[in-house]
Amino acid sequence: MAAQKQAARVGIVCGSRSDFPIMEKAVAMLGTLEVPCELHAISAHRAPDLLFRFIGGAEERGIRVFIAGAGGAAHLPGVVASKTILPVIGVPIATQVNGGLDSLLSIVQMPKGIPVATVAIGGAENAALLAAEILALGDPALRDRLRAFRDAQTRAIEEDASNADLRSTK
Ligand code: RP5
Repeated sequence: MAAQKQAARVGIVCGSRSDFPIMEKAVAMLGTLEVPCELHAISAHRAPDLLFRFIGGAEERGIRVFIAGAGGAAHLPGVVASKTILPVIGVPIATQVNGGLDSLLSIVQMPKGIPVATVAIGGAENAALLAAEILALGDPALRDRLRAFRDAQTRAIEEDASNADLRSTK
């Protein structure tokens, strides 16, 4: 019997395919944590109707958190948040303007009433980790995988050759 594809729990959307190299880091991190996700390039200003269809059907498809990446005016995360009460995490994409400060300010400065949690410029991995932490509130197995990820991350630093002389110190 063919393995059944698991329903996506995180909906990842970005304004352009040119954002994929960054947003695919979120896909990879969620893969490591065994959290199914879907990735779409849907511009909020070039294809708003398609974006609204994507958001409108998301909850029914199993999506519980959105990650939205955008560069420049970067209105996409705010627009997504305006159409859902699922949590939205914004990823500012670097541009030619001061390395993406325009994207960061556009996303982080959401006016009150519609929140977007914002990570660092290009911070797609942290967006994925935050999405997983939100899902882990109701998923003990995912909580264990997150804890294991943290432990492995710490161990890799402790075992790094540059820290060899610190191993026997208290
Ligand atoms: C935004 O404009 C996208 O999120 C992207 O970061 C930026 C540039 O888009 P393209 O001109 O590469 O399509 O909408």
